[in-house]
Amino acid sequence: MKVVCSDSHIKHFPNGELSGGLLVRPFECPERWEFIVDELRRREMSDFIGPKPFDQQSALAVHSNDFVRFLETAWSEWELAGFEGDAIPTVFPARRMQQRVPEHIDGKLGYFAMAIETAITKGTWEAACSSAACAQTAQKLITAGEPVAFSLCRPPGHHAGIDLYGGYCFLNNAAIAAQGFLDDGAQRVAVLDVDFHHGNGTQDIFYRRNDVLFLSLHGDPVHAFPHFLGYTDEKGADQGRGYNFNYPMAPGTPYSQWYVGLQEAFTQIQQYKPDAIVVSLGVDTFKEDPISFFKLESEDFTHFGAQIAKLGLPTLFVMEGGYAVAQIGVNTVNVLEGFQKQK
Ligand code: SP5
Ligand code: ZN
Repeated sequence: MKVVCSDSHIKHFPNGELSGGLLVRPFECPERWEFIVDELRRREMSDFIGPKPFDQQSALAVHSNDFVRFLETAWSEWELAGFEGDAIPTVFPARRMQQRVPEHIDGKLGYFAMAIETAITKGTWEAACSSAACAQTAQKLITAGEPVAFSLCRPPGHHAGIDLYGGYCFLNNAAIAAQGFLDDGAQRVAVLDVDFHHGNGTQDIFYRRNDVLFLSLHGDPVHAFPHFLGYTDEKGADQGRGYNFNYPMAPGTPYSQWYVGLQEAFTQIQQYKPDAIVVSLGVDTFKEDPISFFKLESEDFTHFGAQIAKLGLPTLFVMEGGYAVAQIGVNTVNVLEGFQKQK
């Protein structure tokens, strides 16, 4: 399987993540990428390709210009303000506070953030661009006739909305790829998000559109990050009404139960008849994930990959989350191998 990835991911690695009131080593760490690459090599699935240069113009079809400019300049503005640590917001436009973009970087960070565990560092923009470039390059491979590809994105993307970053995400790699398919001639694209967390950013981006069907299986936001989006009654708006599907699930959900949601999502996908599918692939549904509460076993990921293959669609896997670092390689490559063997 063609795997698009870039060493530049290493440029993003904040000193800390605020978790449970402590500044801990970020769960979203460079070893995640390394363990996946190692496992791909070990199983001889290592058809690695580097990304083509990031096409920023096409990313602007899913993100606002203000937001992309903010991401690009945030670190230099932070440094210019004389701050020494990683850039983390401290103040937010909460209810009834005027929604204008302030000039000071402290105000801008809060304006564009949806969560504060995600720090911006000197190399964050470069890493985010290379991550999105991987998704773009993989999409082009599929448009050119490749039946499947894996974009090993780091940092991940599915929490990044039209003009929001957070949840370890800056640019929405999966949304950028979905948009790429459309720009290159596809009529309809499905984005199936199986990361443990709701793909609030992808939902945000396509909520009013019917050319992208969005479906997300995730921990019930009543109990799980991102808490403020991902409920079943979010069905899309305007032209996009009926093209957004959320499947929130309870703490302790095993594969047998998760699979019921997957089947429902498949029914919608088959009805929609997309020209391609983008799978936002997080493996934080694993039973040993340190920040999540589903109970999937390593073998379940193989079975899941085979089910995706049965849809018979051009398939782009885009890496999202997964924080049981020692098993992230096995779980991720299980999905890809399950897909491959079913073909
Ligand atoms: C891409 C992705 O998977 N992003 C996830 C971002 C989650 N960020 C905050 C999660 C807070 C979880 N708190 C539980 C801590 C248990 N020790
Ligand atoms: Zn996640």
